Order: sequence, then C-alpha cells, then structure tokens
Amino acid sequence: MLRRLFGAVTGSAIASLAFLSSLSSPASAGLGQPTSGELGLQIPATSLMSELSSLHNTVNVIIIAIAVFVLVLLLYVMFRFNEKSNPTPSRTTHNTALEVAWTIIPILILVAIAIPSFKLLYEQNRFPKPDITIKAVGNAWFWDHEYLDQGITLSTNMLHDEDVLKAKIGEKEFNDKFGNLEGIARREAVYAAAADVWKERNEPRQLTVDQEIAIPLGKVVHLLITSNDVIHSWTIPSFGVKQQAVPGRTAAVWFQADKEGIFYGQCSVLCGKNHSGMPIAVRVVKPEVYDNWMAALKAKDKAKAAEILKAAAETLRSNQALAQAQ
Ligand SMILES: [Cu+2]
Repeated sequence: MLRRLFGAVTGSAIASLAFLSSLSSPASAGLGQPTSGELGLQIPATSLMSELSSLHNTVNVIIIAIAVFVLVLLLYVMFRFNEKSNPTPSRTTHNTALEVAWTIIPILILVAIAIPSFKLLYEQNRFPKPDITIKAVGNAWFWDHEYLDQGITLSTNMLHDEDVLKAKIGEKEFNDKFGNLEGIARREAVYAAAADVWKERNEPRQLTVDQEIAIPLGKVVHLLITSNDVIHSWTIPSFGVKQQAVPGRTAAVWFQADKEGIFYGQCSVLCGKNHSGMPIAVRVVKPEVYDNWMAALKAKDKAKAAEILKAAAETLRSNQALAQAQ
C-alpha cells in the first residue's frame, strides 16, 4: 500500500514501515478495482497506466522533497535567526549566486517533470493501429458498447442488491420475503440480505454489471466515446484512460491490456440521479477466448457468451490461486 503511494524510489526507505503493509489486502488487490484502505493508484494493466503511475510516483517524491526542504529551512530560520539568538541582524539584501541558484534549480525541476509528462501525453495520443474498435455510448444511466467491425452492441446495467438476491433465491421467494416492505425499510432489508450473496459471488457491489464487455489480451483497442443525452465519463483506472462522453461529439482513447482479469470503472462526471449506477466492467481474456465469445455473440447466443467469460474467469482464478500457493 505504502509502496504504491510513494513509488519504488522511496520504497526502500519506507521498508521499515513494512508492518503497515500487513494491514493491506492480498497481492492482487487493487488490480481492476479499488480496495479499502488503499492510498495509491490502482495497479496498472496497460503500458499507459504504468507510465502514468511512475510519473505520479516521481512527482510525489519531488513534492515531498520540496515540502521537507522548505520546512527544514523555516525551522532553521526560526531557531537560528530569532531575536534571542541573533540580536543584530545582517543587512545583506542581495546574493547573486543564491539568486541565480533559486531561479535555475526550480527551472531544472520543472524540466525534469515536463520530460516524462510530455512523453506520456504523446503516448496517450499515439493511437497505434487498432485490432478492435469499440464505441462506448453513455446513456442516463447505462452504457452501450458497440463493437463496430462486428456489428455487436452490448448494453451494460449495474446489478443491484435486488437482482443478485432474485438470482439466488428466485423471484417468488424474494417477493414473499420483501414484497410487503416499502421505501427505506425495503432497501435496508434487501441490502442486509444481499451482503452474503455478494461475498459468495466474490463480486464488488456497485461495480458488477449484467453484461461485461471483453477485450483480447495484448491487442490494441481504440475506444470511441460519445453520449446520447448528458455528459458522462468513461474510465477504467487500471487502463489509465478517462474520457468525457459529450453528446454530439466523439472522443477517443486507446489501450492495450497486458494483464488478464476483470477491470472496473465508473461514470466519472456527475450526470444525474443514477450517476452512481453506471459502472463499466471490461474483462481481458486470451485472444482465442475472445474469438469464441464474439462468435457466440454473433450467433445471438448470449448465454453461451456469458458461459465463456465465466469459464475464463474460473480458469484465471484457479491459476492465480495455484501461483499464490507456490
Ligand atoms: Cu455519471
């Protein structure tokens, strides 16, 4: 956790605080979703996000160094030059060397920040030749994802407590249990009853969706982003992309995922009453799994497509468990 906040540069310096990291979650935490107690950015799953994280870490180190330097100077001045320890102050008003230094050094610091910053900016707008182009359309309050070359459109809605409970116990039992409740009482009862279901499903509440979209590992994806109504914002933090969806305009981002798994994001600009209810879930799978999934979708067999992604998730989970056990 701390290492992710301050980056590798200061990693060794804070190793003595390693006991704090025992408070953080398992190794895979922060990949594709936020974890409680987390301070840093989510774990990168694209080269863009790796660069973004390292720039963030570098700038963080510079900020901390400058803040500590100024604090030390202030303390030194307070104790060394107060009225008691320095009754007759010096009348010096200029020091050429010092003035040149405090002009040049900040310039050098800014240049040192600008170089990786411009490099990243260039990289974000490089747009290598795409393997897949997807158009994300924001709606109040759900997302549509169109696979332009395949002619497939998937609508993504958030799964609510009610949805997972109904899937678990069936519509009838759900109505027997909660049918006579209303308003907040109903919401609280459903929330409490769903807590265990979420744990059992091992899925994050408020981020899980009814229709994940899949992309192949290691392939370049161009994502065009627009909106049907108001301004939304499409993001997957682990991919290092965030772009506003503006009605009547099409913006674009690109990414190339280098890790398998499920990656979550949320609409990131306040768009109305259900703004919190439009998460995005992208599953990165092996190219052959992606091809099978797309073939099932083209054959209009959504159940089979969902099964393919579920099987890929299971395989990944057991592989990760195996790797952790070793
Ligand atoms: Cu929103």
